[in-house]
Amino acid sequence: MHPLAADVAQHGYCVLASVYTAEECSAIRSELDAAFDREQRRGRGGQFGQVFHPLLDSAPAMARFYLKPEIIEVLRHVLQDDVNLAHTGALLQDETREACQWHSHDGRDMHSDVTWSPSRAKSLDHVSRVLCNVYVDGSTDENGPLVVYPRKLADPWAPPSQNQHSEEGWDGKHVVYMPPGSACIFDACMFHSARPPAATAGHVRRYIFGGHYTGWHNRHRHREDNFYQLSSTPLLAEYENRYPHFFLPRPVVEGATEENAPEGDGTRAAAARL
Ligand SMILES: O=C(O)CCC(=O)C(=O)O
Repeated sequence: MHPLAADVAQHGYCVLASVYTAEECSAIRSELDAAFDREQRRGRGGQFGQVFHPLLDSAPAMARFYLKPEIIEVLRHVLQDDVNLAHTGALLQDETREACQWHSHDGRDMHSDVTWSPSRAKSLDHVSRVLCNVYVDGSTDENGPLVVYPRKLADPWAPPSQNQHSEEGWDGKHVVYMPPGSACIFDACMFHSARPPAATAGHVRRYIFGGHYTGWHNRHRHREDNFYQLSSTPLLAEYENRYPHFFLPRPVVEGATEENAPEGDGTRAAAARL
């Protein structure tokens, strides 16, 4: 097994340290700042900072930063399939950001029915959906680190505590420190949070961009899939024309096949889709 895929199976997450160069990070910051200005956004505080969901609505030029071969390669091993990009997003934070509460992205919210179903365990032979967040400015005590509650593939889904707002009761958590330009790939079922920045004044910057990825053959819908948020098909077509290996989820067209779908660098063509 690929060692980073083994990390995901064992702990629910893995880190690709400094997979983006300083030059790339600088270009990414410029694109994100430009989107912030273009849309006249205000503030980089609150629990999540300034959020762009879906990011490619606001910053289509960010598409080119998603096709990082090293990341796609790990995703293929984790998902055991070619890769679908199902959701794109970004967070822009400064020193006014607050603690981010514990949450996961398994499609349900914490207080509804986060319960362990033994029958579900039988079908958990691989991770079905991951987030891959790129920590453009790293994850440090100064800018507020990512904190995760590690989980093995077959671990119970239930969190150790119902307290979303504190680390009390979350024994076994990992504080994930990363240098700038690092990517963290994690199981969408893994609970995670982030501490507030240690610095309360000055120039704290913490930009993240990333997405949700599923295996090509995984057609499970999810509340955060961009398909449900983007109403305009021409917009999706524009991404694909501009970036031929970049595909977003679509409904499967009846009668369509994947036979004529050329294989790319870990993604698959949209032939079987609208
Ligand atoms: O700020 C962070 O590191 C956590 C990001 C997060 O919660 C998310 O992407 O869902």
